Amino acid sequence: MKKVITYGTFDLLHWGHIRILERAKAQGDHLTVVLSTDEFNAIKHKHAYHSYEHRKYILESIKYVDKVIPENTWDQKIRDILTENIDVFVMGDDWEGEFDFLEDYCKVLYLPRTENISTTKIKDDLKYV
Ligand code: C2G
Repeated sequence: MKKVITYGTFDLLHWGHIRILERAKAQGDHLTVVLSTDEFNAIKHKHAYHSYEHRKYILESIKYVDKVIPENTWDQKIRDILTENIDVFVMGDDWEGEFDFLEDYCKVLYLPRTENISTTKIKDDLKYV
C-alpha cells in the first residue's frame, strides 16, 4: 500500500483544499492528513475559525482522506513519515523547497496551489458583505 501524507490547517474548507487532497490521494492508496492543532496554529500565527476537533471531523468526511492526526510542532515530519510508513509527502507549491530535507525518507512533491481562493480571501470578502 502506497501511503501519502500532507499537512495543513484546512480552516473554512474550500475547493483549493479539496483539490490538494484529491491530487495527494492520487499519488497512492492511503492519505494521512496531519492537521495543525489550535495551539500549533498560534505558533504559525494563524487563528482558525473552526476548532481542531471540528476541522478534523470535516476532513474525516472527505472521501480522499483516510486518516487525520495532529500537527503539534514544525519538526515532527520525519517522525511522522517513519511511524506512518509514508512513501510520498505532498504540499502545495507555496511551500516549494521548504521540505526538501524529507527526500532522505520519502518522495517529496509540491503541487500547484489553486488560484483565486484561500481562507484569508474568504474572510476578507465576507467582511464587506
Ligand atoms: N492550498 C492549495 N490551494 C489553495 C489553498 C491552499 O493548494 N488555494 C494547499 C496549501 O498549499 C497546503 C494545503 O492546501 O498544502 C493546506 O493549506 P493551509 O491549511 O493554509 O496549510 P498551511 O498553513 O500552509 O500549513 O507544516 C506545514 C503547515 O502545517 C502547512
